[in-house]
Amino acid sequence: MNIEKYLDVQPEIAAAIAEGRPVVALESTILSHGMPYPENMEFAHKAEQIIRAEGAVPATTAIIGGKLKVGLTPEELDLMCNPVDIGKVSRRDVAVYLATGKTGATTVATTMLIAAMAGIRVFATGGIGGVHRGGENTMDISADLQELASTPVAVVCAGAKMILDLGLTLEYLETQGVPVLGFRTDEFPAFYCRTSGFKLDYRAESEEEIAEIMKVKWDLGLKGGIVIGNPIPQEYELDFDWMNRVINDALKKAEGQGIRGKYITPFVLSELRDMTDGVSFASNLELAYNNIRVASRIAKAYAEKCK
Ligand code: PSU
Ligand code: MN
Repeated sequence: MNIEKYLDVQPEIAAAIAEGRPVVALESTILSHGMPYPENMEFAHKAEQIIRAEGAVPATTAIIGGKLKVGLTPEELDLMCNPVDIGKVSRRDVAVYLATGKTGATTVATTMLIAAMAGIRVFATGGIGGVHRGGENTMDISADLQELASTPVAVVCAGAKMILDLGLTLEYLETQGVPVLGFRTDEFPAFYCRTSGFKLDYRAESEEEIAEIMKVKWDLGLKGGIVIGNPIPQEYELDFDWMNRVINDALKKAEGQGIRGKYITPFVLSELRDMTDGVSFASNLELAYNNIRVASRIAKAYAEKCK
């Protein structure tokens, strides 16, 4: 393996990793394809601020100039927010993007992959990808789930995006041996909503408890990641039935326009934002900030354990 040739870790992050200090990885697809410009810029900067305020170091990932970037300069962060000619890069696309020098935004799957290469164990996002509704026929299953099966990173999320089939997503994770922990909840969160009706087997009350589970899993050499379902704060929660209706309409529109595969998620998120007059977007921001805060605390607890 010749990873160093392709991996570009910012010095501040490299030092933190080497010294065992807490680092939190962030993805760039949520910026380039999940949010409009310029709101995504404000989000990107605030996300990094939250992590620093919690005493951890932010590490936003992207593929730029033939390198896997761990940590972006302000200019690179702005580049990712202005998504002209920026691809949505999953595991299958990584080698092509590196070899051809194309600029790519990293999904949950690719961010996990790059974080693990750099030695980062904690990553915060909005919601992971999963099995799409109707996935039993279309076989549209996010590569995020397969990455969770093999790459050792703990992903803090507000569950899977509500536009998915949450039941099938949980079944898939079970088959792949991925632990799903509810952070102070008994249910898998449904992105915009605190509850989904899908009960989880494990509930953790503290960041320390989660860090202990991470340590045991990886001490044992069990491959793969961990999903931490962190519900959206109550004050930003949206009505489940209302959102479900709006999502169904957005999915129908996507189908009508022949939108498929990796274009579905960005299309539907943007439709939802319009259909709810920005309400869904405001919730999306808040659940992501909440995940970033909790991820920072988990990273701190994990760093403490590994001393
Ligand atoms: N969470 C969000 N917004 C997003 C995503 C997650 O709040 O845009 C992105 C992540 O990058 C995730 C991707 O990996 O959506 C899933 O896409 P797909 O369903 O095509 O696998
Ligand atoms: Mn997909």
